[in-house]
Amino acid sequence: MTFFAQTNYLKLSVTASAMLLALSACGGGDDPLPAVQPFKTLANVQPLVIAHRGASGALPEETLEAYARAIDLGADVVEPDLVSTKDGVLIARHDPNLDFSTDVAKRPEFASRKKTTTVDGETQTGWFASDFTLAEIKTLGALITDSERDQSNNGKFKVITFQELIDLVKTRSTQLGRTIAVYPETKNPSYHRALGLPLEDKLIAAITAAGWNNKTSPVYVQSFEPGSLKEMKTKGLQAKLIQLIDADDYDLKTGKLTYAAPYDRPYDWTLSGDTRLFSAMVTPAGLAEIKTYADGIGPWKPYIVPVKGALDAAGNLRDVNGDGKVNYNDASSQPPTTLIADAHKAGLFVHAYTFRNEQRRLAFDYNKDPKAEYLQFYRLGLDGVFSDFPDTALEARASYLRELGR
Ligand SMILES: [Ca+2]
Repeated sequence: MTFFAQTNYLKLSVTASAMLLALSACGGGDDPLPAVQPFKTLANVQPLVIAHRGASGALPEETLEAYARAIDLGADVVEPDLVSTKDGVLIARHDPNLDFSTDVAKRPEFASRKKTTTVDGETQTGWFASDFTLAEIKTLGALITDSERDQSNNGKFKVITFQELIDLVKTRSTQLGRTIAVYPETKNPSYHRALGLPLEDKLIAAITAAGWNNKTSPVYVQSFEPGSLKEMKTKGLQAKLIQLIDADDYDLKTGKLTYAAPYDRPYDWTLSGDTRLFSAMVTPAGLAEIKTYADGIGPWKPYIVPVKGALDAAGNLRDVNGDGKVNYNDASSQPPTTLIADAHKAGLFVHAYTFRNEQRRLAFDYNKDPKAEYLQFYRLGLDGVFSDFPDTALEARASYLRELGR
């Protein structure tokens, strides 16, 4: 019996324990209680369900409505991306370019602010948050960013500040009697620093003002740029820090990740001339380096379970699902890497992104069932999932808990 199972046995009352012993002594009843299995997570607790940009599968992302929905569905954590307005306010948006997730393009009063600029070396045309005050941004309507999802709420909800999200989380935690955590990301931190609108000091101030500047507070701070995390740590941020690990794409023929700018390496590495790729972060040496400044890693899913297509005799990718197209849904999941075990060995927890329900985003062998994907990752000992559909992640977690006899 494992230590963990013993602990659970000890929690049972003496009477119940005696009954269990009696049952097992006489061969058990018709429906014996299953043995409680240990979790494989770093902290021996159930994996976290992190609502990625709120319940973003259902509602326009990063709005109060999307976060409230995620909390109502039971998510443990809500995740915002942070960018800065012209007047230095942290707002919840995935991109500095407001054209990606708001109706700014339809507002004639802002037409003159359309411009072309670079974000992390990538040329973009649009309307940028750093050219708008918070008051101006508050006049915009948020859009769902995925054309396959429900468009009926487009334009109805506002862009919110990070402070508004903190307030929501605190209010709802009190109402529900459970602690809901927040998981802010410093988005394009070098870009913001170059604009004179650095994110880090403002984020530390907000977390401190919330009374959350300690390791056990319900706050996880994430970034793709190590420099941003290191700066916040140096400046006294004590909340949990997570190094995100990206790649550009996967080559379905080889099952390998591919690296191309701006998703080849953290942009602060590009600026400083560090030529390593994100892949350097998942080696034992890379993980040990991350452990010097962070508590966990947030890798893209295929770093844990690679996917690979099937090839025909001529070496071309096959249309496995027979829909006339060759894409991700024709690929199958491959044997897992050792990343979770390696990270745990280094003392780092692992939160992987991004889990989504749409069939085209699921490997073929999950059989159109997103819960099958979650279950595979939970069984591997993943510490948390970033999900656009927290309800599905929670259903799968409930199945997983039953498997463990919990
Ligand atoms: Ca196909």
